[in-house]
Amino acid sequence: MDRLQAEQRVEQLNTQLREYGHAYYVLDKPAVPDAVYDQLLNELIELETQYPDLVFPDSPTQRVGGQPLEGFSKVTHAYPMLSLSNVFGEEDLREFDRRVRSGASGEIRYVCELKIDGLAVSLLYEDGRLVRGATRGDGRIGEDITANLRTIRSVPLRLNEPATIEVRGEAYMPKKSFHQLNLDREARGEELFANPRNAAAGSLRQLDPKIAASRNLSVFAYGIGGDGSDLPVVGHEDTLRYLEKLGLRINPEREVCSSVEEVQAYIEKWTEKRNDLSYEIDGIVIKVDLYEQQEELGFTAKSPRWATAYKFPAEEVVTKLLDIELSVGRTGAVTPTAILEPVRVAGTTVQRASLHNEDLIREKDVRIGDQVIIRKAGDIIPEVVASLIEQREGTEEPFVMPSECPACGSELVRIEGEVVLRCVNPKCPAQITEGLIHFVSRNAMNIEGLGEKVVEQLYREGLVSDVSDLYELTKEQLMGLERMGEKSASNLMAAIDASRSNSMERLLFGLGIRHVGEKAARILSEEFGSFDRLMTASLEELTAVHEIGDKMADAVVTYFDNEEVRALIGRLQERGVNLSYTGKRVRLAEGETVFAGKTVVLTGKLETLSRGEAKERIESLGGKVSGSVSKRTDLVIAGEEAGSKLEKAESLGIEVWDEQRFMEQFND
Ligand code: 3B8
Repeated sequence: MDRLQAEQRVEQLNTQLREYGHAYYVLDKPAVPDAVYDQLLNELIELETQYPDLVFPDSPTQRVGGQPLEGFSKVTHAYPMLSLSNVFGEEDLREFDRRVRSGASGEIRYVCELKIDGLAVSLLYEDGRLVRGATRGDGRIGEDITANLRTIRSVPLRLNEPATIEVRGEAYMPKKSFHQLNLDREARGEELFANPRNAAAGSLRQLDPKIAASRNLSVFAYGIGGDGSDLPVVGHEDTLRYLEKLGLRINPEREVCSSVEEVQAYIEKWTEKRNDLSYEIDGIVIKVDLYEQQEELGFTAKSPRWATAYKFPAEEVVTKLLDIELSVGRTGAVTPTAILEPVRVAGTTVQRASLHNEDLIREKDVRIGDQVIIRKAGDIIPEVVASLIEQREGTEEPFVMPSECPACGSELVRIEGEVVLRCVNPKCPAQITEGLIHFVSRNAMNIEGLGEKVVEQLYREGLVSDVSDLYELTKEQLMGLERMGEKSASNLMAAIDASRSNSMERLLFGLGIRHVGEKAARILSEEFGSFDRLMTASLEELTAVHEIGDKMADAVVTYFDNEEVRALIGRLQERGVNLSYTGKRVRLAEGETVFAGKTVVLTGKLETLSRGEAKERIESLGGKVSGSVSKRTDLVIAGEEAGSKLEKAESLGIEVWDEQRFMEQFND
């Protein structure tokens, strides 16, 4: 084949593969068997290897290209990416409808569509080519995630027409892929994603596009940036058809409605059917169809007035309470868990639910054998709401809290002023395993690859009976465990070794001393600098430390005033675990950090960190985190869907940062 022939063939293959890819990934209707696609793709790869100048940026071979990025650059959205206002019930919905009808002229037609529970993205096409993909960010400024979005097969790299258009859509992970991903992560001892949305967001935040490429993400396009005046369209429904024609993936379940009743019927239909979908939805989006009317209605500061999101309520189902199981936590607290006849609710099968504590069981008169109402909202832990007392048959049995620990048989104690019962046997196997799990967890010693299952096995097999034993494990011992290959064992050995050099506060927190949380562990470590000093500190010295109260000081003294504890610390030291503080000091006095001495309020949803983690970081840099906005607030960090606190901050003229600006403070 000469060069000219190659060029023609490459072009032909590109066109063919694009069509087949579109049929497969966008329309969900494969046009040819996979083997045919693969064969053509291989042919293209070969030709491209032979003639590297024939590799076009929108070739199907170019979805996973390039090196990992150093960081994401910022993009300013030409049109702000707003979020939707919410309605929660029929009354709210009617109110929305009234406002729409009084604000816009003419007949109103709504387009109802599913609210995909993912991550909003912007796809910018110039002359039909994908030139940039971005996150919503704070709505004004997002992050450039082009490299990651290019790996998503349903995102066309080239449109069917040379259009210049900004497409808005939702990137998500299908339920099945999410479950598979979590299974894989569990097997590798990695942290699980709480829900598909977090998994999708986590995947698109990776600097290495190969990770996103491996995650089976997809995108539904739901709109455009701008008012459509430069496009051959008059409304939303029109736009969706146009986007479809351009080759974008559009959700097929939308319906046009002209009354609240019709909207309500659509909502009811999907409230019923949402679990049959292969992806998660968290509500229904209702949009005024015609752009002319949208324009009349306009926007508030945060959202369009021509659209709203109906949010699904927490789902409730009835199932049978088979048993009440007791689990013993790290501190010996014995908590009841409901064991249920498996039931599907909010997209997952639930077999266990929280019962909180003994008092609550009695208050709600929950009996074993009862039909009970279970509630679950999104990623929240399911809970037992109530028993259906009228459905009792007489065989149901009231739950009696045992007087002995279910794990070790020693007598349970109710400490004055507490609702929970505790096992106070320091040798209780359940407490020890839970303690080990805590020790290796992310915020403590952070030993990756040591999941709960592995820890339980290590304890059961007698390889580890206290935390210091972790540091004497051999690779051979690890390889003897279930589901542990040579590679995982090596990785785990390396992770254990790396944890030896952790700064003292991780170890201190990991030991699980009563009342000593992460923050106290850090303060104590900063103050005393080493275990040597801390272990010999007196009550007076401890309480003299700012923020260390009597209860905590007492707990620390009591803990170290124990032969066995001292021996344990001695063993840790012998086995090479660092016992001194190596972290950064809070530089309050020098005023070197942005948060020093400032009162900061966190509001809205943060994508990168949990609230707790964000708080930690602010505090570690000398700031104070407060729950409410007042004149004394110095700074507000507003995540997505920030509400009244943000409004109040704005009205008081307080400085507001978005998540990105906040995260930038930690890139040192
Ligand atoms: C305007 C229209 C935000 C959205 C919108 O499936 C706006 O339309 C938006 F300011 O966030 N998650 C959808 C979805 C989300 C939005 C939308 N339509 N189908 C979604």
